[in-house]
Amino acid sequence: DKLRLDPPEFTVKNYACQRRTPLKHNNTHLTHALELLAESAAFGENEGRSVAFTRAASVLKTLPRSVQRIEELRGLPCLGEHSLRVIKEILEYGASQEVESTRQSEQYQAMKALTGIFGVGVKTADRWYREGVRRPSDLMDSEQKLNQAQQAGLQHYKDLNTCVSKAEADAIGVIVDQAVQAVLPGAQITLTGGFRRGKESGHDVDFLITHPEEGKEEGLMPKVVNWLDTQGLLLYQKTTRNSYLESKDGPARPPSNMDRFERCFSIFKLESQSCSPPEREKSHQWKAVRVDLVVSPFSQFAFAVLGWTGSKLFERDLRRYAGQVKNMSLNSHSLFDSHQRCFLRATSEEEIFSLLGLEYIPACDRNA
Ligand code: DGT
Ligand code: MG
Repeated sequence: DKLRLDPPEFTVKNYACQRRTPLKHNNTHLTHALELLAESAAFGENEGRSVAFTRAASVLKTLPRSVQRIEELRGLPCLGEHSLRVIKEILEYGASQEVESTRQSEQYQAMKALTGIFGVGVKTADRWYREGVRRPSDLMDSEQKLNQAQQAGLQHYKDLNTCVSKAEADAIGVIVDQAVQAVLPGAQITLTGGFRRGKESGHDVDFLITHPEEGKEEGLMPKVVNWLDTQGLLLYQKTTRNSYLESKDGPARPPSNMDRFERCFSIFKLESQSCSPPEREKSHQWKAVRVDLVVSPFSQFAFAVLGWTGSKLFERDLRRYAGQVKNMSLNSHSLFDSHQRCFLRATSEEEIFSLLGLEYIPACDRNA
């Protein structure tokens, strides 16, 4: 009972966008376990459960030191009964039975391997699993119909499941900039996603493209893609017009210029960077790398950068905070104030945080 009277060891704000989450933290043994349970829940299409475990892990990432005893977590938000039980078990016994049995399970391993194929989501992987598919190689000589993305995903499976390094991301940045300048001088590219948050490796490379003169960016994506393709730099690409109008979390009435947002999911053929000649001979001389390109009108650029920098949980909480606390609606295009019934303009991320009444969190501290 004396314990209960002590002040809490740590204080952590409720929403991920209200706190700093650096890349490196002190509780990886706990967060990896909780994130595995989150992943497994996602494989079971239980999003609520998956987000709950992700949130619990995220809270532990913000703590200034490693947790030793479960009592230290008293008063922290987002730590449900289940997460606490798992954490307690790991603190006491070094591992959690539930986590270890999940990790070893045939279903988890198969779902992990199958969703690791570019173009394969949880629904498809689950259907294949129920039909007896366990590994990507099972698909090679099966009757399963694969779309073009999945065929490319299977073909480049090994490369696409090898982390992209920052050096590789930068090399791709040089190429994308070349392409963009060739078709529209003065256009600007920005590295977003995990690399903008300071990650040293990632599963893909994300770029945002814009031009300071509003309207110049129109029709840019097909030209960029065509330039890259002509140079033989693309192994796969699919350009989609902005799906914003159909998206479920957009505001009621987006401005009419929204449908200009375009996105290209691609696989780059990246010539090997630093391999010495003997090393090159052992394997092929290029690597398949997933690259996402997004074109944004200049007026929406700040929202687009904020929306594409992540992390996914940080984005989710930004939108949730905007809605629940400020009665506003935020997405990668705009901020709508439901009370004033108007869109709020912003030309920088700092301004958007300020409009939301939030302390500015730099990209390197958005690793929630
Ligand atoms: P990674 O690539 O696994 O190392 O980690 P991230 O954080 O780069 O994750 P990624 O590439 O899946 O996505 C980058 C960010 O872009 C993510 O935090 C949220 C945002 N994002 C991803 N897909 C979409 C989308 O379809 N629409 C919007 N608005 N944002 C997206
Ligand atoms: Mg990424």
